[in-house]
Amino acid sequence: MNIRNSDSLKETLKVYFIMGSPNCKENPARVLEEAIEGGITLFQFREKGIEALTGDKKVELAKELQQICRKHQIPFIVNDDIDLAIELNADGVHIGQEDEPAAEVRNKIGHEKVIGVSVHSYDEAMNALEGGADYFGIGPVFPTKTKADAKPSNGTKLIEELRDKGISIPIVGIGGITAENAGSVIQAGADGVSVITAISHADSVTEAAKSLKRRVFEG
Ligand code: 3NM
Repeated sequence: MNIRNSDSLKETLKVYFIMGSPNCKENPARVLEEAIEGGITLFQFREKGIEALTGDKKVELAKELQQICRKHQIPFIVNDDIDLAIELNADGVHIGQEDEPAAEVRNKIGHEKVIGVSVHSYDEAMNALEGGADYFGIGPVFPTKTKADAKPSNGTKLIEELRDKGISIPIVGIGGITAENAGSVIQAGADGVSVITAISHADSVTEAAKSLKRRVFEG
């Protein structure tokens, strides 16, 4: 199955878990296993923030988490680090506005890999679309403490605007999303939700993933 196909990607993006070691209270491999047990549909390796691993240690952790994803047939996407994504033959990359333009990333990673782009305005969205983005990450929908340089939260306004304008590309909301507020993000027109702490910091990672999934499917 082609992972980039828009309809199948919309399914794959539904319960999109992002993390790296700084986001975990316990062993990241264990957190990922538990999240998969709870029903996440996609994983993004994002090794950023205080005490983030670098160099060989980062690569080692990425490989370990990728193996877990492979075992369970969960697509594995790398945040920002295009070289790492290529080295690992990851299923795709997620880039921000500070990173290389999507078109350049496409040239590097080829046509079989997913490219997700964070967008904050209609113009950024159009540029990303022209550059060959497969999906948009839009946020922060709600206030978040997880990303130090996150912009002020903007609710679901841009998601609604893009849908009103007939843009049908897969979209995920991000930032401060929990099981309690996930339904409003789906109702605004997103296909899925991306979360870090709602899953990674939960007392029960498995239960948190399960209840998030339930809300996303209820809409
Ligand atoms: N990107 P949590 S907000 C990684 O707005 C990230 O683009 C954001 O973490 C953006 O689910 C964010 O814990 C942090 O709020 C999401």
